[in-house]
Amino acid sequence: MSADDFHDLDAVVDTVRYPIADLDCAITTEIIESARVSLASAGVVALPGFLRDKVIAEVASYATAEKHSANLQDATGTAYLGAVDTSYPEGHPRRNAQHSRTWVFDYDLVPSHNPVRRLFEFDGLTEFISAILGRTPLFRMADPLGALNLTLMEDDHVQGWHYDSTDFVVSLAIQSSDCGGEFECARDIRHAEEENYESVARVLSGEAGDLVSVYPMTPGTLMVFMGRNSLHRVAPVIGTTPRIVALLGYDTKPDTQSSDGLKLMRYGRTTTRSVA
Ligand SMILES: O=C(O)CCC(=O)C(=O)O
Ligand SMILES: [Fe+2]
Repeated sequence: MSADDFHDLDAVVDTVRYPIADLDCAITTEIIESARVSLASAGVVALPGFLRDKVIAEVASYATAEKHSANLQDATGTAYLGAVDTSYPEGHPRRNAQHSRTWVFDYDLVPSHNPVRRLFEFDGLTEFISAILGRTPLFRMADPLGALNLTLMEDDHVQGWHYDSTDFVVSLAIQSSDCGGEFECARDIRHAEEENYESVARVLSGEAGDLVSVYPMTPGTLMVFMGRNSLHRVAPVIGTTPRIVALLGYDTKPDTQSSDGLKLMRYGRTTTRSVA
């Protein structure tokens, strides 16, 4: 979708505060500059008030009403997105099982007129994210299930500690829970050559408050976080108001798909409903 097609961008994004369709204007240049500083210093960028209130309400009411058409992901696995490996000693992160339980709407389940989907398919947003990350070109994931997700987390739902299989993820906060549901992140705890298992074990056992930053979620915020090497989780949700988030997937390579195993675990299927 090009800028010309997105005739009502102002109704979806607060374009006075975030004029994302004009990358060269002074306000956007300044936003991109400070986002880069924040990414470099904290590994996370948060842009509060990005979405219009009406959009937040529309997406929240859709997710709440259609919850039962989503997949209830209820899975246990390690932070490395695999099964427990008993060849490692007791207490090792590769033996530590993390539980995730959440309703997941895959891309196929988000209607084409949904404002979050229209925003994801708007090339101007991809270009804005690309400018923040300093990565060009940038592509939306090609995964027909995983490129865009809406998640809804109820009382006692959780996303266990894990690393993502992509370098970064963009989230749009739609609704916060009464309590819990914070995004917790141990930034850059591992590197390509160093898994740093000792610190990871401390985070997994809850003994590494010094390494973990906690980000409460505020509806309307766009967040970019570097999840491949930053161990992160969503803390257990408490209370009757569900936590709702949209997750937008990108890659620096075209045609990126997640594995069939990951699709099965998260969506309960590997193909879209129209094909299945
Ligand atoms: O819901 C969030 O804020 C992030 C979830 C997450 O880490 C993921 O889906 O990989
Ligand atoms: Fe993640």
